[in-house]
Amino acid sequence: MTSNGTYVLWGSPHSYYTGKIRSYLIKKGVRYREEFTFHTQFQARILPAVRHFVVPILETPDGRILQDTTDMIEHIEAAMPLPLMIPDTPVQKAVAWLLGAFGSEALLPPGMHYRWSYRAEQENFLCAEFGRLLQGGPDREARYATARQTMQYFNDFLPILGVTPETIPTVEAAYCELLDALDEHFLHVPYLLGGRPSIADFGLMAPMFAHLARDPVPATLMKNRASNVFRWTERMNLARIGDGEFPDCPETYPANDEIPASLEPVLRLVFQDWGAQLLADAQAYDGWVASNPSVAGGTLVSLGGKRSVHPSIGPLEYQWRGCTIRRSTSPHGLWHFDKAAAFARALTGDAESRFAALVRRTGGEQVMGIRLARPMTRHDYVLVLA
Ligand SMILES: N[C@@H](CCC(=O)N[C@@H](CS)C(=O)NCC(=O)O)C(=O)O
Repeated sequence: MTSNGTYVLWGSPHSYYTGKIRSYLIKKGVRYREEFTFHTQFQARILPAVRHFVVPILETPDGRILQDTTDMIEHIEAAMPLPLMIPDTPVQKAVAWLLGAFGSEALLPPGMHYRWSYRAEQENFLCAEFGRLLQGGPDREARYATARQTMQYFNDFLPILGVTPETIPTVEAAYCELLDALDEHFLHVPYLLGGRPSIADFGLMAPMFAHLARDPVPATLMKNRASNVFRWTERMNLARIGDGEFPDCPETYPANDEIPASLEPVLRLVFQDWGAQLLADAQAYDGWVASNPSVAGGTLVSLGGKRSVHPSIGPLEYQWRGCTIRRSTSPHGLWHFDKAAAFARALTGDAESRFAALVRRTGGEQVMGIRLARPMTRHDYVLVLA
């Protein structure tokens, strides 16, 4: 399937995480072609290797099959550090990882909410998009029929993510505040960390592209309320790093390991809105670890040992913005946060002080104090105890 150094991205235009890895491949200058899952090769070779349905999957030219977009990015970065997509100065690197984790994991509730709570207003679009991935050929009705079966599965994610009639006003209000903060930021610089895209931007493209910038209802909201965020989603899918809108902005991260001032309001929302869930998830995970003390490394972090894209270890309840959130635990989000936080914990000297001051100014001290009872890792396409 792969030849001439070309990667194969098994993904789709309407897929959350495909939006993240596609923009990375484009900005990195990696040659790839995108294939959809109805292709016979997906059933014949890819699914048997990964053993649960998921997109995106990346096939490397030397025949490796990678799943999880962060694993894909780390694999390519290790082989090809340039052009730089992860800052190499300490505070910028820690912030980039943190925002990349937040983007990848924390905005599933608004992403799924704006797709499924407004299903009636965008049903044809969703049928067409799910059909595009799942069913080849020109038979529109066959595409829609196949699409509807899978759409119900994803529609049912809303309560798992804590999105209910009681919480929807808060989910929408928090998302709009984030849009406003990002919209202001993208008036100043083209990317989260200044003049160059980074894993922070790729992570944020997960929710912000396929769902929130592309589905008709949230796309209209984003375009009308935060046009600079919409423009950033376009920019993120262009190979060029610079942008005519910012002729004087060098194609680099800011000098002296600085963080753009306009990013601080965004970070404040990250700590406030993801923090409540992370603290509750960490407590639930530590309890789970404590009640399974002799479990071997390599054990699935998942109820009943089930292979799952978004595993859970039970229900979760916590307070957020005056709302009681009842949802499933998200150990994968915790894994991602902890992976990012490890860069912050490794800081020393002046970088440690500068990062600590930033965290203090943006209200993140309690969240950055999270220490998991036992580390997790990814192995064989799933999340396991280290
Ligand atoms: N952590 C994974 C998440 C992948 C993911 O959630 N993919 C979605 C589509 S964008 C999926 O296939 N979900 C299937 C499921 O949840 O069962 C990554 O970063 O690649």
